Amino acid sequence: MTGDSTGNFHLLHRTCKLVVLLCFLHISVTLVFYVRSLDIRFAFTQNQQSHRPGVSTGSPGVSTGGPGASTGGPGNQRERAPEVKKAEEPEEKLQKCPETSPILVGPLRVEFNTPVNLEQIKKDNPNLQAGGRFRPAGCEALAKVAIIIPFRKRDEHLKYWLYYLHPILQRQQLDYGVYVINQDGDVIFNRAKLLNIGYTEALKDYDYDCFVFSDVDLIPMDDRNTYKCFSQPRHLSVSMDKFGFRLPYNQYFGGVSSMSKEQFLKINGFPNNYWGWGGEDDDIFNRLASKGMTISRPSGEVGKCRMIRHDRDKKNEPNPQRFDRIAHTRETMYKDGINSLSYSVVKTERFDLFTKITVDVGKP
Ligand SMILES: [Mn+2]
Repeated sequence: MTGDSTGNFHLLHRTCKLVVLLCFLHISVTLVFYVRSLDIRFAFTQNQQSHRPGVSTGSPGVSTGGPGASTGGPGNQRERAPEVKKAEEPEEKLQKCPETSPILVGPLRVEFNTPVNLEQIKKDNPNLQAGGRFRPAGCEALAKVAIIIPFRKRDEHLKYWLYYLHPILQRQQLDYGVYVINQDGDVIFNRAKLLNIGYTEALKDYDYDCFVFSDVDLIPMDDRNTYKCFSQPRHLSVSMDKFGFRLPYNQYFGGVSSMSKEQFLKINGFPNNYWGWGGEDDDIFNRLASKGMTISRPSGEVGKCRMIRHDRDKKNEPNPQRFDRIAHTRETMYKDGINSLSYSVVKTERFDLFTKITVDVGKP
């Protein structure tokens, strides 16, 4: 009897000891984790205060609200907290931005019914530098991109372009500049020559390694369609609403395209003698093809874009010589291109949202 109860007591005693030990262990582990979480939180707040990448705070509320909406428009970014002192810290070398920007939002709503104004666009994009320049604050951009827009009397279209593209390009974490190449006078329009001029002038500004050539009236409907260069020349406007969101033909290279400096020089740039509408994009395709290059494209879904509806411009009538010219690209491309380009700059203007270079392109 007594032996039994003593045995029981011992068992109870040991169990209690074990329980107390377990409790102690549990409390210690909890404590350790608690202290560590405090540490991490502290480090995190410190980190946030020291580098605040301007772009990564961009709110992804893009697909709501058209140009008129004051909130949720593409340009909106979360209000910036007052700048915290960061001067004393040594500048550390920025890491390369990730291959795919983590702040993209995907499909966008694009419409042209509500008017937009430059002042508002400027307010919506506080991180732009004069002349429509930008580079991401938190990382080193993968590409230095000059965006070249051939232009004449399309100010309304340009406003929409700036309104939609600046927020997109910033989310794509590109180091970019916007160059509007304005053909002076009323002589017939020469798109390809303006593109050559844009290439040349942009390089005087900065060491760009990639060039995006964009019509002023084309807006991408998905920010995953990155305006950068690829291992092959890139056609970016692959499914335009104008063509029922389809490629009009396989060799089509019009609208928006991109080329690295190397690719551009390999084909001697673009032709200078296509006056009027049409053909120059096919000539460019022929140049690429003759150099054994192929066209890289985003998927039809990512490559969706809208064109602002408009009547045909005056002084940009279809070029009747275009078919004959296209047929001879392979013979003409070495003497007609960036190596034979001549023009004069009439005026260079650095606006907040873009650099406008007015040029005299001569006449046919
Ligand atoms: Mn158009």
